[in-house]
Amino acid sequence: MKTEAIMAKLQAKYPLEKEYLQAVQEVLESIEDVYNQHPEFEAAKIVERIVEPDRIFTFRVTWIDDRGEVQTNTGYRIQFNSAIGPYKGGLRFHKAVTPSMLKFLGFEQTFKNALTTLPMGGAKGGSDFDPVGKSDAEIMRFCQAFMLELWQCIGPDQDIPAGDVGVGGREIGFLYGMYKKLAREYNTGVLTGKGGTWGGSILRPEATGFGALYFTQHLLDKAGKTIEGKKVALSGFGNVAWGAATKATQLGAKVVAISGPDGVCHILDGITKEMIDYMLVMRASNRNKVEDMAVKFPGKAVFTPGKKAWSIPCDIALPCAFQNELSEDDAKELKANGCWCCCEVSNMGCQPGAIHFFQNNGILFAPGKAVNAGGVATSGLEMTQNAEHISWDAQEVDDKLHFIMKSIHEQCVKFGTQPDGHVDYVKGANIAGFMKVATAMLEQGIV
Ligand code: 2IT
Repeated sequence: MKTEAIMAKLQAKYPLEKEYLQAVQEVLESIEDVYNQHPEFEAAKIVERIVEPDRIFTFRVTWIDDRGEVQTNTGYRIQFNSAIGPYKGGLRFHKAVTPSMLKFLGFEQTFKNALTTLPMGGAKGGSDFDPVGKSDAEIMRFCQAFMLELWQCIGPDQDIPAGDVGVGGREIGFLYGMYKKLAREYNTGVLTGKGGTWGGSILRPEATGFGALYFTQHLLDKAGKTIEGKKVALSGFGNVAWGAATKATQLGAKVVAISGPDGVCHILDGITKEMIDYMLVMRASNRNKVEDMAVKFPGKAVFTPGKKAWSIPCDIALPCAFQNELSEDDAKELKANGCWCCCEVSNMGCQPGAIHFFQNNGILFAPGKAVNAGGVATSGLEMTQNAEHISWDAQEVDDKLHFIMKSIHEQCVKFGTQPDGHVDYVKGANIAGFMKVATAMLEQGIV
């Protein structure tokens, strides 16, 4: 297998799918050497098969806004790979959603889910619906209209969606309510991220951020460092940033920045419990403005419009917002300001130039599919609880999440340790995930 030849074919076939091509390129570069040591993979054309989704559903979603006007959006579900289990992955509601974005996310999800140790295939879905400025009633009507189409594609043993950007507990509630009416199926297992009284796992809302910090602890430990007292800059203020801010603070770090599309808040003395709670209010408001934090906490949070979190001096950078949010120039600015570690929490949060800059300049770096896998892993734990009709307490879920993040870190070390002894976490995560999915595909024949 030659990465260049496969990429040339994909580029010719999908010339406009930038994010998808970027995600595939990163994985193929990482696995090329290992792949070529396995002629049986080549014979079964595993790479050519693994880069293509199993199937893509595209549907029209029509709903009525608060002014009585008819609105039309496009909905998607991409079932990417089912080699190791039923399709599993989030739904993204964001105005910039395209098939390319969801294909990149579904592709990444396949390897991420393989790392979790749980039997889950990869999927992603969503819509170009823009939640910004929408009322709760509009969100509900959109979710209901979306589910009118989606329900036939999913099921507890088939495809289990969850949240992603723009889809949290509120949206999962509306989606779940409509699914039940349509499917007449009262099994709680069809969606994860549900409310605590109707099948949701305790700690699922926190799990992506908590897991990211547990992974960061293992990475720092391996490098002979600790997190106590370190300054952490994180981007975004949604569910993932909220969980990361909570756990970083609990572990004794000082969160000095959060950000939004409008700019950055420098949090002078480190984020407090009240500020972390306020992040939830900001998310629920659908305003999508981080400036609201500075308005609520004057003198403690200082807002600068148009700037990113990466302009605030820190030890550890945690991108928690959106793909490609951290550029090579941002990486250089971080280093110039003293940053020495970046754990990517968003999916593909760092541009390729930023990753190469980190790796070539001695900055510890780990990719999203390893760092953020605690979210989907806890979704997997929610599925187990649903299937058993029981619920575990916080200690049990947290212990399992700890175990999973430790295992993911070990897999990265196993497959990513280089001849000079340092760990290439990008290679480690990609090779570990790929080997598991590729082996399963091989054993299941040409399908
Ligand atoms: O990117 C992700 O892993 C998620 N949005 C969570 C997916 C899930 O099924 O919990």
